[in-house]
Amino acid sequence: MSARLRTQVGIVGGGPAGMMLSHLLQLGGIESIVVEARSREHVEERVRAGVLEQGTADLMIESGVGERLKRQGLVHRGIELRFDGRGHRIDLSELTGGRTIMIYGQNEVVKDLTDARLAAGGRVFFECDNVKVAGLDAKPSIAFTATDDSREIACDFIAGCDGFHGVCRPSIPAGALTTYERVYPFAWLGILAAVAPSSDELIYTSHERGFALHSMRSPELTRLYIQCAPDEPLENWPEERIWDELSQRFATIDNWQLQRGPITQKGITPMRSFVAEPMQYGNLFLAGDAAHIVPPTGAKGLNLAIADVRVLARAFEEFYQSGSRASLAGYSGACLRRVWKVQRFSWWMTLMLHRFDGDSAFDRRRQRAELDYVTSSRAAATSLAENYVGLPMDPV
Ligand code: RFL
Ligand code: PHB
Repeated sequence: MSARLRTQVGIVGGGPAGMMLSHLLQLGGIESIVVEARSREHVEERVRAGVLEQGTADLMIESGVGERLKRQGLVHRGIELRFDGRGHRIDLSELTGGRTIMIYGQNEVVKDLTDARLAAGGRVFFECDNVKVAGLDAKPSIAFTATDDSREIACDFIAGCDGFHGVCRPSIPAGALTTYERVYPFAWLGILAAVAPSSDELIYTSHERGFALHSMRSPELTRLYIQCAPDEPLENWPEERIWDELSQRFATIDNWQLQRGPITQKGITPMRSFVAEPMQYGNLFLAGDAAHIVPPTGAKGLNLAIADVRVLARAFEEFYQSGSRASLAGYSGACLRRVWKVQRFSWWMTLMLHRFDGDSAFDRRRQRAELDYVTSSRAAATSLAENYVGLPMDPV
């Protein structure tokens, strides 16, 4: 016999999408239970995204989980694009009427949200095995085992916030979804190094050896990424090789120096663009990476996940206040407009900055012209800037 629980919205996945949804629902007086496969420590320590659009940071602050972010987040007003040994600053703030981005780790976002949920008495199950969703057409339920007990949650709706490899999307009957995918012929090797950042701002560099990115987490922690082969084992990248390769790719004509330090984490991430349409089936609603993946070049995945659940939380509020399903029915359509614009931007940034091995001499010249254009035309730079700081949350 399994223990039976009941809630209004059952949320599968306790990453940024799941925890933010649970938090927003609570503010709207709606009950939820979060079912997460991994341990709390794992989710809170997993180093991933680091750039919050202004709209994401504002939502954290407005919804009461922004105290630490206000103290520790680093506000950035520009980014650098570097190629041919020269840096070109894109003044995000000046080009977008004063908008900014915030550097604050995704794991810190999840930590703040989890703390807020638990402090408010929210129910979150960690380390859940054999998670299964059922009854999507009528009476949904989530079954799982946690601390060796099997449990079943009966709910009105399920939010599938369980990432790209989760169980929710594959539970939708074959034929109900259309998927769109592009896999890139390279990956990112990401490291975290215990050394002060070498620049105050992010640097995206395009080099004939491949792309590299300089980012940060704090005044003492540098986050760096390097384009590598998709199937390359991590053992091929001893510390010395990583630093040498990064130094070559970031080199400038005026001898810019990359500070080296102990590497505390490293991992390889494949790159893909993916969208599943529609983002809903019956009483199941997909949000975040469960529904779409963007290559990280535009720093958009986390922000898109937060934008989805903002729309979804409002739709649930409308349903519970008025009984109207109109906004729930329109959820996928409302999100996909933004999703596809963000897909376009992330794809464009990826194409502009990476080395594609099969490229012809023509392709390479065209890519170089794209960089030249975006760093010399105010119109082109403005287009990059408005996408990078984040498109409006509520487009007209
Ligand atoms: P997540 O974060 O993957 O969370 C899903 C959660 O679901 C759990 N789960 C399950 N739980 C229960 N049952 C199951 N069967 C389950 N299967 C999975 C997982 O353990 C997990 O806790 O998805 P979510 O919430 O949609 O959030 C999306 C973001 O995590 C993702 O888009 C970003 O990390 C992407 N991304 C970036 N996004 C940005 O906005 N800015 C960035 O700067 C940025 N940089 C990045 C990134 C992603 C990266 N990697 C590693 C993929 C840099 C990297 C390197
Ligand atoms: C990061 O800091 O992790 C980061 C920054 C910008 C990106 C991707 C990742 O485009």
